[in-house]
Amino acid sequence: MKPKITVIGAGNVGAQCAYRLAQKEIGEIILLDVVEGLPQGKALDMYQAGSVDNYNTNIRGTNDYADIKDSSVVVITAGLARKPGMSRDDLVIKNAAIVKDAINNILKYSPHAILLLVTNPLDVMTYYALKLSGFPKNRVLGMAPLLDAARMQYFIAQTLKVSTKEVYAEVLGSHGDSMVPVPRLSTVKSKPITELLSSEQIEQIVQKTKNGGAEIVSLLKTGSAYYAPGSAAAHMTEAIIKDKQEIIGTCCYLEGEYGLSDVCIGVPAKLGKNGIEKIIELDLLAEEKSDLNKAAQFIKSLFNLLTF
Ligand code: TXD
Repeated sequence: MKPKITVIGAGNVGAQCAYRLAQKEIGEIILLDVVEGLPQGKALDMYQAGSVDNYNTNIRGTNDYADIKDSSVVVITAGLARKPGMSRDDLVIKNAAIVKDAINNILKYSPHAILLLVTNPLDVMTYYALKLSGFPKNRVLGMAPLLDAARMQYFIAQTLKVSTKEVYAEVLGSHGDSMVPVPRLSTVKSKPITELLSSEQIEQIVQKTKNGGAEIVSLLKTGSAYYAPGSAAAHMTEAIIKDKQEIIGTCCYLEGEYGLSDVCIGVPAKLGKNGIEKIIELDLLAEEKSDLNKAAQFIKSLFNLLTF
């Protein structure tokens, strides 16, 4: 029997994630949203696209949590994006309520699932989902560092005029202002970019990476990025479903790794059938460590807004 994969939230990111998953033919897909007709309509459209694109994936839209029963992976994309005038605290409180509702239903219908969080603020929501669910730490993870690294790869490739395929970018920390791009560990054909670019060029790449989401928001005006975010969530889901043991930048719960505890933050991790199979500890320089520590402190400063 094919595994069942649920995507909660049929908005921009959820739909792109479900569409990429459908193309990968790795399981049956349930797309769930509170808006009546929205997940059903999008699922039907995606199912029909299979005839053109040559994939055959059973994909169903629903408003009923009973349909997520026995999912192997649940991707949570439901939630608001920050709108002009909305404070960060406001976003935490509103999205926490949405995530709480999702977790209560997951506990009821899919208590053995692996949870992949996408909802912002990502690191805080991953922590909240972990604590609310009571799931082991390997089964609750967040998508963002993969997206942030993809953006950095793009900026490096543009600057050096090489294919993005030749570029590896290392991004740690929080998804947001306290992101920690690490140029020293970012390479083009194994050569660190610190040997290929000036410090001004590198600083520009770092700033553009940190600003990557905001740049797209300011262009779109109504909403935030979704092609790369949805694809990144689908890629991580595939690594889990196919037990790929692939090392991917992931928001993980730390218990001493990198000198940090009781926080979910972006670090490289090996993903496989158990979710997070292993957290990879990189040797960081003092300044990089200090930046990661600052990111952790910032994430923790938002925990007092969460209610359990
Ligand atoms: O890197 C990352 N982690 C991110 C995170 C990259 C991009 C977007 N990121 C965040 O994902 C963004 O800040 C939001 O918090 C979420 C979803 O973004 P998206 O762009 O998909 O937002 P939409 O298009 O508004 O879709 C949200 C959907 C919408 O259809 C709502 O009806 C639905 O969520 N929604 C719910 N579904 C189920 N259950 C509940 N309670 C619910 N509430 C809203």
